Amino acid sequence: MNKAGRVSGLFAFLMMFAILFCSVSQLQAAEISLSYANFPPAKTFPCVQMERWKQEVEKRTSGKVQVQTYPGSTLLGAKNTLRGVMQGQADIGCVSIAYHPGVFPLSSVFELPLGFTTSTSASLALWDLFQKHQPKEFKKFKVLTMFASAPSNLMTKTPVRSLSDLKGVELRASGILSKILDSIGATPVSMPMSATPEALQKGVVKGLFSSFDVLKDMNFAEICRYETVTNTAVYPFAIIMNKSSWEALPDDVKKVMNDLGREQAEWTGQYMDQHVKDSLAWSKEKYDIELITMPEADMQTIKEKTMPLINDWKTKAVDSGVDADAVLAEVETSRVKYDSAK
Ligand code: DTR
Repeated sequence: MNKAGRVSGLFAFLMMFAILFCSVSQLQAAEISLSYANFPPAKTFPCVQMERWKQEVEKRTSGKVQVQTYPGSTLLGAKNTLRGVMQGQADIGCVSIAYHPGVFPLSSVFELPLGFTTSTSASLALWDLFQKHQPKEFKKFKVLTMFASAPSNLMTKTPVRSLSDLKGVELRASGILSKILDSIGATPVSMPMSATPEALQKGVVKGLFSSFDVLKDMNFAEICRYETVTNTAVYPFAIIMNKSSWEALPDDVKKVMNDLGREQAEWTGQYMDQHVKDSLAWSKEKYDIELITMPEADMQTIKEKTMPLINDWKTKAVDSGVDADAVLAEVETSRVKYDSAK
Protein backbone atom coordinates (compact mmCIF):
# COMPACT_ATOMS: atom_id res chain seq x y z
CA MET A 1 0.00 0.00 0.00
CA ASN A 2 1.39 3.44 -0.89
CA LYS A 3 1.46 6.34 1.60
CA ALA A 4 -1.83 7.85 0.40
CA GLY A 5 -3.50 4.44 0.75
CA ARG A 6 -2.15 4.03 4.29
CA VAL A 7 -3.41 7.50 5.27
CA SER A 8 -6.90 6.85 3.89
CA GLY A 9 -6.92 3.42 5.55
CA LEU A 10 -6.08 5.03 8.85
CA PHE A 11 -8.72 7.67 8.25
CA ALA A 12 -11.38 5.01 7.57
CA PHE A 13 -10.36 3.16 10.71
CA LEU A 14 -10.62 6.33 12.79
CA MET A 15 -14.04 7.11 11.30
CA MET A 16 -15.29 3.62 12.12
CA PHE A 17 -13.98 4.00 15.65
CA ALA A 18 -15.71 7.39 16.01
CA ILE A 19 -19.02 6.01 14.72
CA LEU A 20 -18.79 3.03 17.06
CA PHE A 21 -17.90 5.28 19.97
CA CYS A 22 -20.83 7.61 19.24
CA SER A 23 -23.34 4.81 19.04
CA VAL A 24 -22.05 3.22 22.24
CA SER A 25 -22.34 6.54 24.07
CA GLN A 26 -25.82 7.03 22.60
CA LEU A 27 -26.75 3.60 23.89
CA GLN A 28 -25.41 4.63 27.26
CA ALA A 29 -27.42 7.85 27.09
CA ALA A 30 -30.56 5.81 26.58
CA GLU A 31 -29.78 3.55 29.56
CA ILE A 32 -32.71 5.08 31.43
CA SER A 33 -35.36 6.78 29.38
CA LEU A 34 -38.24 8.58 31.07
CA SER A 35 -41.33 10.16 29.55
CA TYR A 36 -42.68 13.42 31.01
CA ALA A 37 -46.21 14.56 30.14
CA ASN A 38 -47.42 18.13 30.43
CA PHE A 39 -50.80 19.59 29.47
CA PRO A 40 -50.32 23.26 28.47
CA PRO A 41 -48.44 24.56 25.41
CA ALA A 42 -44.62 24.41 25.34
CA LYS A 43 -44.17 28.15 25.90
CA THR A 44 -46.01 28.22 29.24
CA PHE A 45 -44.23 28.11 32.60
CA PRO A 46 -45.10 24.48 33.55
CA CYS A 47 -43.36 23.38 30.33
CA VAL A 48 -40.45 25.81 30.64
CA GLN A 49 -39.71 24.37 34.08
CA MET A 50 -40.06 20.85 32.62
CA GLU A 51 -37.33 21.56 30.03
CA ARG A 52 -35.08 22.99 32.73
CA TRP A 53 -35.59 19.90 34.91
CA LYS A 54 -34.85 17.60 31.96
CA GLN A 55 -31.64 19.47 31.18
CA GLU A 56 -30.45 19.39 34.78
CA VAL A 57 -31.23 15.70 35.24
CA GLU A 58 -29.49 14.75 32.01
CA LYS A 59 -26.47 16.86 32.91
CA ARG A 60 -26.22 15.74 36.53
CA THR A 61 -26.50 12.06 35.61
CA SER A 62 -23.90 12.54 32.85
CA GLY A 63 -26.37 11.43 30.22
CA LYS A 64 -27.33 8.20 31.99
CA VAL A 65 -30.93 9.42 32.16
CA GLN A 66 -32.71 10.74 29.11
CA VAL A 67 -36.02 12.56 29.54
CA GLN A 68 -38.49 12.67 26.68
CA THR A 69 -40.81 15.65 27.15
CA TYR A 70 -44.38 15.88 25.84
CA PRO A 71 -45.83 19.40 26.15
CA GLY A 72 -49.27 20.50 24.95
CA SER A 73 -51.22 17.36 26.01
CA THR A 74 -49.42 15.28 23.37
CA LEU A 75 -49.12 12.35 25.77
CA LEU A 76 -51.62 13.08 28.57
CA GLY A 77 -54.20 15.86 28.95
CA ALA A 78 -54.83 18.04 32.02
CA LYS A 79 -57.52 15.79 33.48
CA ASN A 80 -55.99 12.38 32.81
CA THR A 81 -52.42 12.99 33.95
CA LEU A 82 -53.09 11.59 37.42
CA ARG A 83 -54.49 8.32 36.13
CA GLY A 84 -52.04 8.19 33.22
CA VAL A 85 -48.99 8.46 35.47
CA MET A 86 -50.46 5.99 37.95
CA GLN A 87 -50.98 3.46 35.16
CA GLY A 88 -47.56 4.13 33.62
CA GLN A 89 -48.67 5.73 30.35
CA ALA A 90 -46.10 8.37 31.27
CA ASP A 91 -43.34 8.07 33.87
CA ILE A 92 -43.72 11.68 34.99
CA GLY A 93 -46.57 14.19 34.75
CA CYS A 94 -47.50 17.72 35.68
CA VAL A 95 -50.66 18.06 37.75
CA SER A 96 -52.56 21.25 38.54
CA ILE A 97 -54.07 20.62 41.99
CA ALA A 98 -57.02 22.94 41.27
CA TYR A 99 -58.19 20.75 38.38
CA HIS A 100 -58.98 17.93 40.83
CA PRO A 101 -61.36 19.24 43.50
CA GLY A 102 -61.49 17.01 46.58
CA VAL A 103 -58.48 14.89 45.62
CA PHE A 104 -55.83 16.92 47.47
CA PRO A 105 -57.32 17.95 50.83
CA LEU A 106 -54.00 19.20 52.20
CA SER A 107 -52.24 20.78 49.20
CA SER A 108 -55.40 22.57 48.08
CA VAL A 109 -54.80 24.97 50.99
CA PHE A 110 -52.66 26.82 48.43
CA GLU A 111 -55.72 27.62 46.33
CA LEU A 112 -57.06 29.80 49.16
CA PRO A 113 -56.63 33.59 49.19
CA LEU A 114 -53.79 33.55 51.70
CA GLY A 115 -51.99 36.67 50.55
CA PHE A 116 -48.92 35.27 48.80
CA THR A 117 -47.39 38.03 46.69
CA THR A 118 -45.00 35.98 44.56
CA SER A 119 -44.72 32.62 42.89
CA THR A 120 -41.33 32.11 44.55
CA SER A 121 -42.62 32.42 48.10
CA ALA A 122 -45.71 30.30 47.38
CA SER A 123 -43.61 27.61 45.64
CA LEU A 124 -41.15 27.33 48.51
CA ALA A 125 -43.91 27.33 51.12
CA LEU A 126 -45.76 24.60 49.19
CA TRP A 127 -42.64 22.46 48.96
CA ASP A 128 -41.96 22.89 52.70
CA LEU A 129 -45.51 21.89 53.54
CA PHE A 130 -45.29 18.81 51.36
CA GLN A 131 -41.92 17.78 52.79
CA LYS A 132 -43.14 18.14 56.33
CA HIS A 133 -46.43 16.26 55.95
CA GLN A 134 -45.72 13.80 53.11
CA PRO A 135 -49.53 13.73 52.74
CA LYS A 136 -51.28 10.50 51.88
CA GLU A 137 -53.06 12.21 48.97
CA PHE A 138 -49.82 11.56 47.03
CA LYS A 139 -49.17 8.06 48.36
CA LYS A 140 -49.50 6.45 44.94
CA PHE A 141 -46.75 8.66 43.48
CA LYS A 142 -43.26 9.92 43.98
CA VAL A 143 -43.46 13.73 44.09
CA LEU A 144 -40.43 15.21 42.34
CA THR A 145 -41.14 18.88 42.92
CA MET A 146 -43.97 21.33 43.51
CA PHE A 147 -44.51 24.96 42.63
CA ALA A 148 -47.23 27.57 42.39
CA SER A 149 -48.26 30.15 39.81
CA ALA A 150 -48.02 33.85 40.57
CA PRO A 151 -51.10 35.41 42.25
CA SER A 152 -54.23 35.51 40.10
CA ASN A 153 -55.73 38.54 38.42
CA LEU A 154 -58.62 39.30 36.09
CA MET A 155 -58.01 39.36 32.34
CA THR A 156 -61.15 40.44 30.53
CA LYS A 157 -62.57 41.54 27.18
CA THR A 158 -64.40 44.49 28.74
CA PRO A 159 -62.98 46.59 31.60
CA VAL A 160 -63.54 45.55 35.21
CA ARG A 161 -62.92 48.75 37.14
CA SER A 162 -64.87 47.80 40.23
CA LEU A 163 -66.68 44.80 41.70
CA SER A 164 -69.94 45.98 40.17
CA ASP A 165 -68.45 45.51 36.66
CA LEU A 166 -67.89 41.88 37.55
CA LYS A 167 -71.55 40.99 38.18
CA GLY A 168 -72.48 37.89 36.21
CA VAL A 169 -69.44 38.05 33.91
CA GLU A 170 -68.45 34.51 32.83
CA LEU A 171 -64.81 33.95 33.66
CA ARG A 172 -62.62 30.90 33.43
CA ALA A 173 -60.95 29.58 36.59
CA SER A 174 -60.55 26.23 38.37
CA GLY A 175 -61.01 24.63 41.79
CA ILE A 176 -61.26 26.96 44.79
CA LEU A 177 -60.37 29.87 42.51
CA SER A 178 -63.72 29.35 40.78
CA LYS A 179 -65.37 29.66 44.19
CA ILE A 180 -63.47 32.90 44.78
CA LEU A 181 -64.98 34.31 41.58
CA ASP A 182 -68.42 33.13 42.62
CA SER A 183 -68.17 34.79 46.00
CA ILE A 184 -67.29 38.16 44.44
CA GLY A 185 -70.19 38.12 41.99
CA ALA A 186 -68.70 36.77 38.75
CA THR A 187 -69.94 33.61 37.01
CA PRO A 188 -67.10 31.09 37.09
CA VAL A 189 -66.69 28.48 34.38
CA SER A 190 -64.22 25.79 35.46
CA MET A 191 -61.84 24.32 32.92
CA PRO A 192 -58.12 23.65 32.52
CA MET A 193 -55.87 26.30 31.01
CA SER A 194 -55.50 24.18 27.88
CA ALA A 195 -59.25 24.51 27.12
CA THR A 196 -59.34 28.28 27.66
CA PRO A 197 -58.32 29.62 24.21
CA GLU A 198 -61.32 27.94 22.57
CA ALA A 199 -63.72 29.07 25.32
CA LEU A 200 -62.53 32.66 24.94
CA GLN A 201 -62.75 32.53 21.17
CA LYS A 202 -66.25 31.07 21.20
CA GLY A 203 -67.38 33.59 23.82
CA VAL A 204 -68.21 30.89 26.38
CA VAL A 205 -66.14 33.01 28.76
CA LYS A 206 -65.42 36.73 28.67
CA GLY A 207 -62.11 36.48 30.40
CA LEU A 208 -60.11 34.49 32.91
CA PHE A 209 -58.73 34.48 36.42
CA SER A 210 -55.10 33.47 36.38
CA SER A 211 -51.61 34.90 36.56
CA PHE A 212 -50.41 37.44 33.98
CA ASP A 213 -47.79 35.14 32.36
CA VAL A 214 -50.52 33.77 30.06
CA LEU A 215 -51.12 37.19 28.47
CA LYS A 216 -47.98 36.50 26.49
CA ASP A 217 -47.55 32.73 26.58
CA MET A 218 -51.13 32.01 25.48
CA ASN A 219 -51.48 35.33 23.61
CA PHE A 220 -54.54 36.16 25.74
CA ALA A 221 -53.52 39.85 25.66
CA GLU A 222 -54.88 39.94 22.12
CA ILE A 223 -58.41 39.11 23.20
CA CYS A 224 -58.34 40.30 26.85
CA ARG A 225 -57.20 43.92 26.67
CA TYR A 226 -58.16 44.77 30.27
CA GLU A 227 -56.16 43.48 33.19
CA THR A 228 -57.45 44.14 36.70
CA VAL A 229 -54.98 43.57 39.49
CA THR A 230 -56.43 41.68 42.44
CA ASN A 231 -53.39 39.57 43.43
CA THR A 232 -55.62 36.86 44.84
CA ALA A 233 -54.82 33.16 45.20
CA VAL A 234 -52.10 31.18 43.41
CA TYR A 235 -52.53 27.81 41.69
CA PRO A 236 -50.46 24.95 43.16
CA PHE A 237 -48.85 22.25 40.98
CA ALA A 238 -47.19 18.89 41.63
CA ILE A 239 -44.78 16.98 39.43
CA ILE A 240 -45.56 13.34 40.04
CA MET A 241 -43.75 10.17 39.04
CA ASN A 242 -45.03 6.63 38.63
CA LYS A 243 -44.04 4.67 41.76
CA SER A 244 -42.59 1.66 39.91
CA SER A 245 -40.61 3.88 37.54
CA TRP A 246 -39.19 5.66 40.59
CA GLU A 247 -38.35 2.46 42.43
CA ALA A 248 -36.56 1.09 39.37
CA LEU A 249 -34.08 3.99 39.38
CA PRO A 250 -30.57 3.44 40.77
CA ASP A 251 -29.70 5.29 43.98
CA ASP A 252 -27.40 7.83 42.36
CA VAL A 253 -30.18 8.93 39.99
CA LYS A 254 -32.69 9.07 42.82
CA LYS A 255 -30.29 11.32 44.69
CA VAL A 256 -29.96 13.70 41.74
CA MET A 257 -33.75 13.99 41.54
CA ASN A 258 -34.24 14.33 45.28
CA ASP A 259 -31.60 17.05 45.44
CA LEU A 260 -33.40 18.90 42.67
CA GLY A 261 -36.82 19.03 44.43
CA ARG A 262 -36.52 22.28 46.35
CA GLU A 263 -34.13 23.88 43.89
CA GLN A 264 -36.59 23.29 41.06
CA ALA A 265 -39.45 24.80 43.09
CA GLU A 266 -37.40 27.94 43.68
CA TRP A 267 -36.15 28.13 40.09
CA THR A 268 -39.71 27.90 38.79
CA GLY A 269 -40.96 30.56 41.20
CA GLN A 270 -38.20 32.95 40.21
CA TYR A 271 -38.73 32.28 36.53
CA MET A 272 -42.48 32.91 36.91
CA ASP A 273 -42.10 36.15 38.89
CA GLN A 274 -39.78 37.61 36.28
CA HIS A 275 -41.90 36.30 33.45
CA VAL A 276 -45.05 38.01 34.74
CA LYS A 277 -43.22 41.34 34.43
CA ASP A 278 -41.98 40.51 30.94
CA SER A 279 -45.42 39.37 29.89
CA LEU A 280 -47.09 42.61 31.06
CA ALA A 281 -44.47 44.74 29.29
CA TRP A 282 -44.86 42.69 26.10
CA SER A 283 -48.67 42.96 26.24
CA LYS A 284 -48.54 46.72 26.74
CA GLU A 285 -46.17 47.10 23.82
CA LYS A 286 -47.98 44.76 21.44
CA TYR A 287 -51.66 45.25 22.33
CA ASP A 288 -51.68 48.40 24.46
CA ILE A 289 -53.46 46.58 27.28
CA GLU A 290 -54.85 48.60 30.19
CA LEU A 291 -53.73 47.72 33.71
CA ILE A 292 -56.51 48.52 36.17
CA THR A 293 -56.26 48.88 39.93
CA MET A 294 -59.34 47.89 41.96
CA PRO A 295 -60.57 50.54 44.39
CA GLU A 296 -59.28 49.94 47.92
CA ALA A 297 -62.83 49.47 49.26
CA ASP A 298 -63.47 46.71 46.69
CA MET A 299 -60.23 44.97 47.61
CA GLN A 300 -61.43 44.98 51.20
CA THR A 301 -64.78 43.52 50.10
CA ILE A 302 -62.96 40.76 48.20
CA LYS A 303 -61.08 39.87 51.37
CA GLU A 304 -64.26 39.74 53.42
CA LYS A 305 -66.29 37.79 50.85
CA THR A 306 -63.63 35.17 50.30
CA MET A 307 -62.96 34.57 54.02
CA PRO A 308 -65.68 31.87 54.31
CA LEU A 309 -63.77 29.80 51.73
CA ILE A 310 -61.06 29.27 54.29
CA ASN A 311 -63.61 27.77 56.67
CA ASP A 312 -65.06 25.59 53.89
CA TRP A 313 -61.59 24.28 53.17
CA LYS A 314 -61.00 23.64 56.88
CA THR A 315 -64.18 21.57 57.21
CA LYS A 316 -63.28 19.38 54.24
CA ALA A 317 -59.66 19.07 55.26
CA VAL A 318 -60.58 17.99 58.79
CA ASP A 319 -62.99 15.40 57.35
CA SER A 320 -60.03 13.97 55.44
CA GLY A 321 -57.88 13.77 58.55
CA VAL A 322 -55.84 16.94 57.98
CA ASP A 323 -54.96 19.11 60.99
CA ALA A 324 -56.30 22.17 59.19
CA ASP A 325 -55.51 24.81 61.80
CA ALA A 326 -51.93 23.64 62.12
CA VAL A 327 -51.53 23.58 58.32
CA LEU A 328 -52.91 27.11 57.96
CA ALA A 329 -50.59 28.34 60.70
CA GLU A 330 -47.56 26.68 59.07
CA VAL A 331 -48.39 28.14 55.67
CA GLU A 332 -48.75 31.60 57.21
CA THR A 333 -45.36 31.28 58.93
CA SER A 334 -43.77 30.27 55.62
CA ARG A 335 -45.52 33.08 53.77
CA VAL A 336 -44.14 35.68 56.18
CA LYS A 337 -40.68 34.09 56.05
CA TYR A 338 -40.44 33.84 52.25
CA ASP A 339 -42.33 37.01 51.38
CA SER A 340 -40.03 39.08 53.56
CA ALA A 341 -36.92 37.40 52.10
CA LYS A 342 -37.58 38.98 48.68
N1 DTR B 1 -53.59 29.94 36.68
C1 DTR B 1 -53.48 28.53 36.72
C2 DTR B 1 -52.08 28.16 36.62
C3 DTR B 1 -51.37 28.70 35.45
C4 DTR B 1 -50.77 29.91 35.35
N2 DTR B 1 -50.14 29.99 34.13
C5 DTR B 1 -50.36 28.84 33.45
C6 DTR B 1 -49.93 28.43 32.20
C7 DTR B 1 -50.32 27.18 31.75
C8 DTR B 1 -51.09 26.32 32.55
C9 DTR B 1 -51.51 26.70 33.80
C10 DTR B 1 -51.15 27.98 34.25
C11 DTR B 1 -54.41 27.93 35.73
O1 DTR B 1 -55.14 28.75 35.26
O2 DTR B 1 -54.47 26.77 35.50
